[in-house]
Amino acid sequence: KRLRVGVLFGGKSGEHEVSVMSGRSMIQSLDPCKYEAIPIGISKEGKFVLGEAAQTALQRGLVESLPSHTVHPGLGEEMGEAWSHLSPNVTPAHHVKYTTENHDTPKVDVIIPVLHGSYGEDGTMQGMLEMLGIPYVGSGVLASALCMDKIAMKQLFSAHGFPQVKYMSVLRSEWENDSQVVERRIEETLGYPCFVKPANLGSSVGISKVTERNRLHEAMQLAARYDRRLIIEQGLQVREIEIAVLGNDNPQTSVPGEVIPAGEFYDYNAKYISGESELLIPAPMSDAQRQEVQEIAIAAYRAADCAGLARIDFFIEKNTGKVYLNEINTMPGFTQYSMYPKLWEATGMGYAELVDRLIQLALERFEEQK
Ligand code: ADP
Ligand code: MG
Ligand code: MG
Ligand code: K
Repeated sequence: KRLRVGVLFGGKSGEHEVSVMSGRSMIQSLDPCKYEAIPIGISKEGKFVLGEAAQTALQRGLVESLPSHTVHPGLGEEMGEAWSHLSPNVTPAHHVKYTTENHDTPKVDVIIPVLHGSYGEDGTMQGMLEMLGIPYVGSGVLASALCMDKIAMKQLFSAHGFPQVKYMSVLRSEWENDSQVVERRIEETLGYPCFVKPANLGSSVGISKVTERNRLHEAMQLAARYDRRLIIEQGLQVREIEIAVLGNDNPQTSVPGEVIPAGEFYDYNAKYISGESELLIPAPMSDAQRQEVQEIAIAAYRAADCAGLARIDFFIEKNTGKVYLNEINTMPGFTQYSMYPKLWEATGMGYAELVDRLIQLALERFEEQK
């Protein structure tokens, strides 16, 4: 019997389009002899889109809510209906309608939530899947939420003594109440250049590099548009090293890779638009640096209680060669061209085998939790 694999893509975050591309690559890689792929789109409004409409969304690169739908963000009636198609544990609200129309709709055996950012990578979707009792690929609620929040993540890293850049955190309300005091604090603690970021995001959305005082205000305003918690970091001259981790209790690392961003830093444009950023795999680095990165990656993965997969990103300071841990991404980009699958390819595991392995790990984790 073929395993029914639901692939969740799109979603309510600024990384919607990237997620659709990752979803498409994943679905294409699933061996039809072993798996039945069930595409499940989520529109930017948070609506679930199944069947034909999901196929169309994959082709168009965007999940759109059908005009006939009303929008119910959160656990609305329509979302409950969508899940009733997918999980044996959910009874549809309008079961009369469903017994006739969708009686033999297949349920899913496992879900791959290829969602990035808020309401996908941050533990909310993972919590819903836990409640529905559906095995899913990747980290659980705790690790997902921890690694999405840059402040909580860095506090965890310091508790473990991992090397990281100097940072401070500010609430939006503090900033709004007395921006001058906050600016002074930033200058005294960190100075320039510094990076201003919303705490809970990814894909560099809302992040600015600030090199002088009269740019700080707009950077803070921008970050404050995205989150009520902000993080400001000392800006270093760095090389950017990324490494892929795979596994549950016994995680393995890939070879490290390097990103050479097009532009001043690896911003949204350099990541997805310009097409001019380069990936160097493997990253040219000393044996000692490679070993340090691999050891910290495994230790950080364990510290956050990650599962399935994560891409762990480092900085190497250009002048000193010193290694800093930057962040853990629990659901990294997963197109054929993305760093995560490319790193495994260079380590000897192709894309389809990697997806196979992730599904196995999801099922193993689910069994262990029972
Ligand atoms: P995201 O989760 O959005 O990827 P990051 O914290 O990784 O956020 O920051 C995005 C990019 O900004 C990094 O890849 C790097 O190019 C640059 N950057 C972030 N923080 C620093 C820093 N402290 N020093 C130098 N560059 C940084
Ligand atoms: Mg990130
Ligand atoms: Mg990053
Ligand atoms: K992250």
